[in-house]
Amino acid sequence: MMNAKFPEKGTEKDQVLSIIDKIRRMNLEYSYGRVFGSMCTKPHDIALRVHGMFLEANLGNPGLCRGVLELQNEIHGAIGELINAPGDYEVLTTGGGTEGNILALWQARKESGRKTVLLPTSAHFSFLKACDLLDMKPVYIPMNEDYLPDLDALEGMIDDNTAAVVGVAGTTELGLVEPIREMADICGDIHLHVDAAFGGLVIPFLRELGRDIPDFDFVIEGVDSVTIDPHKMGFSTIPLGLYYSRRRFPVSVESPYLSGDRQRTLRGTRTSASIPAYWTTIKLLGKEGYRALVARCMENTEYLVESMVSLGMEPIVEPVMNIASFHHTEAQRIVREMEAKGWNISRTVNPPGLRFVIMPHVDRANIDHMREELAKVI
Ligand code: 0PR
Repeated sequence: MMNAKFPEKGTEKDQVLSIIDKIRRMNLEYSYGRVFGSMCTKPHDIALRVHGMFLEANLGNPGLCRGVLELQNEIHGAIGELINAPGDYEVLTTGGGTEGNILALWQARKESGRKTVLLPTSAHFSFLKACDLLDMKPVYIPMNEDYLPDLDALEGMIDDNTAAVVGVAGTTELGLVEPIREMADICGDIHLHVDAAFGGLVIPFLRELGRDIPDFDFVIEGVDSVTIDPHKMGFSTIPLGLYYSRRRFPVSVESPYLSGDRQRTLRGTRTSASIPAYWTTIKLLGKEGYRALVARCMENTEYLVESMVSLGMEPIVEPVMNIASFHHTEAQRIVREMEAKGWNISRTVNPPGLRFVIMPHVDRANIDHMREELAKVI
């Protein structure tokens, strides 16, 4: 509240906690089964417990939490293996996809001295923040009829000012995997950054489940950097993102007051409890557990598609991952009306439609219930 004042005196504990309790009840929690518009989910119960045990952890001052640093290294290695990171890669822990994408453009600008960024129309809005912050110029690559970047257009757009090209593996709106290998061929020496914030922890498991999805990671030589977020489909507590780069990140500063000598991360002091929490999740589930989670999300996504088609809606594309979007010209109104009834669904802009992210907290009963409510407003 804007008119709130710093209290002069302390308030009795029970009174404060009862306010906090009311505030918490205002949340739309994942476990209610009404959240269809989020890329995050309810983490594993044990991970939540572990998170609570490390609230003091701050990797901005790593000497105070050496064990967390060790777990961070193990996570870096484990995810590096999943995305075929080369032997001497660089990896920085971030607060999520936005920070990873900022680091990518920062690296590209610093290394090339250039300022233009070629973005697919699908690119997440975090790139616009990054461009503004770094004084870079975003230029959009047109989309073809499959909602993928037009490769001929890209070829014609690269010039002496191009600092970086971005490709997305798991687009925010449609969950598509862009043709990263073909983009890499066109880019040559220009920095190709892959935003796999969402898809990076879905695609490897989908492929293990036998789905045919094109390469998107460091297995392609022309991929320079990758953003990948455990706090989306990694089932991690928030915040946890990772930025992988083929080369050492070019900016580091001395940090003489702290236990580490230098800092290369954007953030200084940072909550780091999600690191032991995510490590715990990886240990508990293994690849096998993640495959099962991804398989269930895909089955539920297919169930949702059938259910929406029976309402007369047309999928914009056949879902590649657990994101399903449907053509609709009144999406904004529907999202608002569903929100008023206590449901969170989302929408797409390119093209206009309704968007559903079928995360592990969504089951078939939730889909049936949501369909019933949606049918009243479409
Ligand atoms: N890259 C891609 C491909 C993304 O989809 C997102 C987030 C980001 C980067 C940025 O990640 P961070 O938000 O971790 O910085 N996409 C989600 C979206 O815009 C973010 C989100 C998550 C929104 C949870 C709402 C929500 O409840 O849909």
